[in-house]
Amino acid sequence: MTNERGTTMIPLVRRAAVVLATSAALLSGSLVTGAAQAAQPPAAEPGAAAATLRDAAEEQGRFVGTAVADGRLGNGTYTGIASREFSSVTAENVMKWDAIEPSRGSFNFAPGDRLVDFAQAGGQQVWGHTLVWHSQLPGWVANGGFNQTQLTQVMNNHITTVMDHYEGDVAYWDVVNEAFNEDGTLRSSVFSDTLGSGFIGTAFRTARAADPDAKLCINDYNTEGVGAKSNGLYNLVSSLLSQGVPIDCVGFQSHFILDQIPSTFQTNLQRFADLGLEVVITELDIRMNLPADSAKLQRQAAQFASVTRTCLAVSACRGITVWGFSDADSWVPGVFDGQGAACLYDQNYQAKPAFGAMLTALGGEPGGGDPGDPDPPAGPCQVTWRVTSRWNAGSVVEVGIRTTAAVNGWSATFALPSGHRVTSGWNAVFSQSGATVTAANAPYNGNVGAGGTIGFGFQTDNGGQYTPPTVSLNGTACTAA
Ligand code: G2I
Repeated sequence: MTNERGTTMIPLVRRAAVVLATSAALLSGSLVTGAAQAAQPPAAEPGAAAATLRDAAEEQGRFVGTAVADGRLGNGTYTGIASREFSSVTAENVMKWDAIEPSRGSFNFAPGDRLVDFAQAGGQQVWGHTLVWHSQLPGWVANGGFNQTQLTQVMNNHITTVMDHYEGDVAYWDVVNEAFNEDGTLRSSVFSDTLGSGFIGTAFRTARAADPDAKLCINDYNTEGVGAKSNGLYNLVSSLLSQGVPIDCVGFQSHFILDQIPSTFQTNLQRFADLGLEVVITELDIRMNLPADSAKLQRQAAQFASVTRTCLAVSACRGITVWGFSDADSWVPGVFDGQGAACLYDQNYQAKPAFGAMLTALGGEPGGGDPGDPDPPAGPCQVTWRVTSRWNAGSVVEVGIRTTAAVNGWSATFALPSGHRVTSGWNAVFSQSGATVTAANAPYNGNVGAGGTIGFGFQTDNGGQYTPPTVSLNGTACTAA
């Protein structure tokens, strides 16, 4: 069974994430077979603290996601972090109505497909954002002068066509986004003005029919604490559920201001969870007045940790997505004058205190469970080599290579013990000749800035013990980090 993209539809968790060499020359006599099996990076080895957000979140049975900007998919530093740290990606803009159906009946799926391909290569879930929203709505819808029948048809056609296209590829959809005013009443929009409050139920029913397996969410901001707006949302969701409208989850965007996390966040999440719904933190960031200083960054770290603990305390809170992971890409400075520094990484993609705090709150440990390690030695490149799982007939290895200088295209080589074969991998194109494995950049992660980290992983056919080999980057041996 295939969807409109021609993707074979298998459940997302079992979707293969394999980038394999296809060149006959690369494969000569030493085929790295493309067994398209679970190449999703698994959780850390039992007993060892997870060193990445995604491993730590997975151990908690949750996902950790990020919004992804289409324009950054060619930046290796960006994609390296996005793949290594996050198990879910949300389209920051490319699946919005103005991007995907800019004129009536004319759909542009290419950028959204790019995101899905990226996610599948990294074993990540895709969160679709968003189907029905008053903003980023093309003029032909917002000012089209459609009557009730026509607008219903326009809305349903949009939902159905987009969800059909991504059926099996998108796990969750924000079906309706930001439908409320601050006082809890329904926001005026072309949808509510023309269709009345019933547009929400219609949108969800249409969405369920389009992709019965996708989780369907209603998403909003300033609904994190108990208050007028979240009460309005709660009342509407309760009433829709009692009418049999298929809603699965509520997204709490969580665009917070430093020192202003609502104290009723957990209570609020829990009351929605008690309706039988999943709850998700969908767009987390914590902005501050610029310039940032170390005191503010420490408070921000504590608040990222506290939000993380809030989600973990509610069993129906399935995951946390940050709205971009780096201050270099955040929407905040462009919208709030004089504010920013809202993300886990700084402008140079270096982890901020917030990163370590969130990782620790998830039960992980910065540096992979060995806080006593000395600073990484200097040199052209430093390698972390982690066997993240091992069983009788296979191992999964995650490799990180920090490069001191920028690289434009990379190739990493290392030897496996005799007889060990790479069977599948992610975030690189693999080939193997005898014991020597070559992992070359995938089309989307070749450019890595100075100080950036290349991340890839692979599975072998052998569960025997082995010590980390010497890894060379573009022909130069790296040191162990
Ligand atoms: O505003 C923050 C978020 C609030 N919740 C819904 C999200 O969808 C929203 O995301 C932001 C994106 O982060 C921005 O990147 O939504 C904005 C638009 O409402 C996005 O900004 C837009 C710019 O305003 C446009 O000028 C630009 O063409 O991004 C567009 C694509 O780059």
